[in-house]
Amino acid sequence: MAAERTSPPQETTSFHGGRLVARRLKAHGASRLFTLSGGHLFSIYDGCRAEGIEIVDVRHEQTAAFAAEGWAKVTREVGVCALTAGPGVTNGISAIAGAQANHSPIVVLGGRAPAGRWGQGSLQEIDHVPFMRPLTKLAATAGSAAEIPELVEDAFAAALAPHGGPAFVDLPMDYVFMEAGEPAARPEEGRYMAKGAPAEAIEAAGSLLGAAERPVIMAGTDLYWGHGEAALLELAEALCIPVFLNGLARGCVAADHELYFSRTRSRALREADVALVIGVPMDFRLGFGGAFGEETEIIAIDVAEPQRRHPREPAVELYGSLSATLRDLRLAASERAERHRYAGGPATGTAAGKAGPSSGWVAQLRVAESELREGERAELQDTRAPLHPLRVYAELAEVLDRDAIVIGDGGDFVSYAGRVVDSFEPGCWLDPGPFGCLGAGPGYALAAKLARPERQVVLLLGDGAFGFAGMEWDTLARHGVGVVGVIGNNGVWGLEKHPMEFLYGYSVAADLRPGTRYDLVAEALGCEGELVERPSQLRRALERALGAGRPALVNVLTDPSVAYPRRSNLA
Ligand SMILES: Cc1ncc(C[n+]2csc(CCOP(=O)(O)OP(=O)(O)O)c2C)c(N)n1
Ligand SMILES: [Mg+2]
Repeated sequence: MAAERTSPPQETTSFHGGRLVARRLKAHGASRLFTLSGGHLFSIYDGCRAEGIEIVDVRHEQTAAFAAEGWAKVTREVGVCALTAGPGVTNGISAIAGAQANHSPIVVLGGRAPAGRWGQGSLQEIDHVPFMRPLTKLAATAGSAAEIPELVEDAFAAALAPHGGPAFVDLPMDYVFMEAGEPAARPEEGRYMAKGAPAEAIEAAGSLLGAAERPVIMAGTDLYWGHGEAALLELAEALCIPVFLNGLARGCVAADHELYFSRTRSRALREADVALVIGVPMDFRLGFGGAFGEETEIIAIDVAEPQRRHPREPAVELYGSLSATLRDLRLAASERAERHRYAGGPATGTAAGKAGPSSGWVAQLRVAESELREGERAELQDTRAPLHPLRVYAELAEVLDRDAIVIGDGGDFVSYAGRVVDSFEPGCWLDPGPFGCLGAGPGYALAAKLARPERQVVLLLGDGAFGFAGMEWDTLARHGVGVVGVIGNNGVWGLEKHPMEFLYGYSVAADLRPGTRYDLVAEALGCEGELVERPSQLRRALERALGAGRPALVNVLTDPSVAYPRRSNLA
């Protein structure tokens, strides 16, 4: 929501409206503007040029908005895009809706037909605000050039306030060309929710957790946005709690940490006596709360109150700064566990928690986890041609750096990656999130590599997904952004084809052309291309692509008969 304006702004120097926009972006540390050209935006470009903000132009507005979100996801700062009036803004909508579901802080600047002729039928005239409002935390139109700086400030504040999300500022063309004074800088508003959850709630949660014998942590995207990873790890280690991660929380505990688990998630959540559900809604990914056992006591923790009612009643709810809340909870639960021990309960409370009541539980899960991983071995080593998707990931794991950023954009091919690709640092796994929009990958990858040029950025694509934003390989080539794409080319919309065949015994609208040479498409657009038809060709192709120093697309032909085992893809 718009922040209160306390005192009238003091005017100093004057600039044109586009420059006023750019100066606010710069003040917030934005170094890139993702966009696709339109006359409504020219003066914003002129302002960015003058302020040293790099303009990164793409081939479809959805990619500009996805790139803004990708920037936010990798840097935990606000990503910014500018979409031209009318179709530019409407083209960005799916990406903006995705950012809303992911709590990604982005500022979307919209060009707008001139206010002076509003309602007379100007080119690309449409009122964006009514359809942007439900997708954003703030959607407003500048009423004059002079209003621009305050509005852009409000947009940054809204995007960052927890839960984060998109904010939209509509900029009428006549106003961005007019001059106006720039108000004095606003006083720092301070960090949001610096305080942890209230003491009574912490006490209640500490009592539950301190007495737990089979605790689990299930943490998601807001853990990352709330910078909670260090406090989470301390809590998990102090009390010996197994950790499961989804969404952007992946990597917040390294995949090779002794308390990190993934394959045993359904069992652990079902059998847990106390579950800390941190920064993740109990949505379809957690069976609307049904993933936990009927007896499991849930402690819900987040940066702010949930936007939807919890589908099942938590025993305790803790909302506030994650680092403070998780620290306070650790102290309260450790104290409770100590008291429990002196009162004759099972031994607990060592610094590393190793001898605590949960250590047996953790050991059992580790055995099960190792067995499940062992069970994947045959598929990881599968020798078939076209390839099994898991063979692709087995080979990829050997050439990926520990801090590589891996991005998933596709169906089954990406589901397999989600299962077996390990993340070791925060912000190293990006996928579209619960809104699930195909075509997000190239925008995410473009932004990720621009933000972290020294790292490997690998984009995993379904062949269907490729089609949504395939022209962005031109963007990557033009801007010299060395993303490496790996397509699992099975010639089908696999995640739809297999379930439809299962349900109906046939499928429609589920086939693509087999063996399409997407590698040649990439080459034609100025990138490196590699075709992989057999497992023996894969390793060298990946190495060449990663060493190319420019964008490269590895087109791996994969087996269309391999269906990712899933219970449902609709709920
Ligand atoms: C924009 C959009 N349209 C449609 C879907 C529905 N959908 C989800 S996965 C999928 C199939 C993806 O096929 P592909 O990228 O080839 O991956 P595969 O499942 O074959 O590995 C489709 C159509 C979606 N999630 N997003
Ligand atoms: Mg496919």
